[in-house]
This record gives sequence, C-alpha cells and structure tokens, in this order.
Amino acid sequence: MLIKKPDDIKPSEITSESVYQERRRFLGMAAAGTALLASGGILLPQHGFSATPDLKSLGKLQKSPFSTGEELSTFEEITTYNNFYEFGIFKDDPVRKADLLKTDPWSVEIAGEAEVTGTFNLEDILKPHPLEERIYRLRCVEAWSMVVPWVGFPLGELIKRFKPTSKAKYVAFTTLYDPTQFPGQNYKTLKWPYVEGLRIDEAMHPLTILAVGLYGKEMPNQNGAPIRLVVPWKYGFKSIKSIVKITFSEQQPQTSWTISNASEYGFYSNVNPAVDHPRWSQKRERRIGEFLKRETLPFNGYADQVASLYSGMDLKKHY
Ligand SMILES: Nc1nc2c(c(=O)[nH]1)N[C@H]1C(S)=C(S)[C@@H](COP(=O)(O)O)O[C@H]1N2
Ligand SMILES: [Mo]
Repeated sequence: MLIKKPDDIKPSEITSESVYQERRRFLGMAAAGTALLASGGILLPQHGFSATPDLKSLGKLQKSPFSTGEELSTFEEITTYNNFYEFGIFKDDPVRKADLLKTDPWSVEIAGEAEVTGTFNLEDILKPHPLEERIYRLRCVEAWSMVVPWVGFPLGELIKRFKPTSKAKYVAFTTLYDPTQFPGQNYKTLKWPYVEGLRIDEAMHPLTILAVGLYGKEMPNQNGAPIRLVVPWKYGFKSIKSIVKITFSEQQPQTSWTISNASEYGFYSNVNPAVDHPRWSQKRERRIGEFLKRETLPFNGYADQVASLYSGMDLKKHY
C-alpha cells in the first residue's frame, strides 16, 4: 500500500501531527490530479519536472579509481526522487521546492576539538581541494538504490587542514536550519536541524567525500547544495545534505534518525543485508529504474575497503 490514511499511520512510523498535516496536503494534491505514479511499490514523480535550473559546469574533473563501473542512474532519477525532509516527506517535495533554498553566499563553521576553528566562506573551504568525479552506489535504508556520479573531494583532506586534536574521536555535521527556506522544518517530522556523525576514522577514510556536484555540474538544491557528505558504505541517511557546521568531538554525537527512532536507525548504519530493519528486509534492494530487485551487498559493495574499520565489532549490535 502506498498512501496511508492518517488513521493507518502507526506511532512507530511517525511522530506527530505534523505528518498528518503533510499527508492531508498530499492527499489533496493527489486528488487534484498532481501526478504521482505508483510503480512497484515506489512512488515515482512523473517525468517533466523543470525545477532544476541551469547548473554551472564544474569543468575538467579527475576520474577516481574508487568509482564503480556500474550503469549510472539518470540525471532525472537522481534529481527528482529524493529524500530531503527539510523540503517535505515525499520524494518529489525536494525537486518541487528546491528553489526556496539560497546557497550563495554560504558559510561553514568548523568547531570543537581542532586547532583551527571558525566560520569560513564556502569558497575558502573549497579552494585547496581539486574536484574529482566519484561514481558511487547510494543505498537508501528504504531498500532502493541509485548510482550517482558525484563531484567532490575526500573529507579527510579537509579535516587535516583544521588539525583535529587527539580528543577528536568523532565528527558531527549539521544541516542549515531555516524554516523560511526549508518548509519541512515547520513540521516535527525530525528534530531540526538534521544532524549526523561519523567516527573520525570513518571520516578520514578515502571513500568518504564531501560532494559539491553531480553529473559534472554544481549540486542541485534537492541533492544537498551547496555541499553534502557522501559515505557510500552506509545507508543514505548518513550522507547529510546542505552542511553548515562540522564539529570535532570526544563523545559520539547525536544523529537525527537515531533521536527519531533508535531501535530502527543506529549510529553506524553500515549497509548490511544480514541485519533487517525492524519493519522490512535489507537483503535486497530495488535499483531505481529497474523492475527486479537485486541482492544487497555487505557495506554496499565496499567491504574490501572498509570492513577492517569494524574488525572485532558485533555489527548486529552496532547496527
Ligand atoms: N539534511 C538532510 N540530509 C539528508 C536527508 C534529509 O532528509 N535531510 N535524507 C537522507 C537520505 S534518507 C538519503 S537516502 C539521501 C538521499 O540523497 P539524494 O536525494 O541526493 O539521493 O540523503 C540523506 N541526507
Ligand atoms: Mo535514505
């Protein structure tokens, strides 16, 4: 079933009246003929969205040896089927409302356990880092996946510049909080602002990138402009969008989805077909645009590179 009536929504699925309001709005839209196609249990926006404006090309890019050779998801798939709850809970909310977000000027605060801290213009954050193309699988916790040609650079290279101290065991990330630009923040779907975190060794791992674009162009707002995290071996929700703050900390930081439902979304959230989500299996996934499901791979196929980060850890306990 795709669209639930408000009284079908279990408390475990959602927290508050706000989503009730969101669903009412959605049902109203659907009734008015706003097109959403149901396809194999996944809501796909109808073709022809034009909310993605002309995006600046990012020029010549290095090709990364870390890229997968798999077939890319299309630009349209990547930019019209999104999770970005700041714009709303439906897959087409981000593309419909993307224009509300203003990404220029943008600054990023670096805080906590580091020798260099402060607030920096995005240009100054980016300047020393050559951009490269990284084609990664993205596996959402909802059991769908895409292949995205990100443009970015290793987060570890940025971290080194700010000289974290020996107390910096974790890195926390915060998304912009501004309900005038992010209408979804008027609803209590999550505790705002959206926050995420990594262990410092995960953050320093060469596969972890900050992305500023995709398909060779600047990042579309709906994908997390102007700068977002991409951690390809973890469920998509770890890859936080529209970052305004990076904090080095000694304690494990809070994360939005764990605050919302700790039994369903853990801190690690490594892609793991052997650990089901309490409400659905994680054994298989649907590649957006395909009909048959495919097997989900441990660490989303990046086990050779990252499994050693977790040696000795019980990944059923640390889900
Ligand atoms: N700030 C913020 N970041 C976010 C989300 C969000 O709702 N807010 N959704 C996450 C989820 S669940 C996924 S699957 C990915 C989706 O990224 P994409 O829309 O670029 O495919 O973004 C993640 N980052
Ligand atoms: Mo996700």
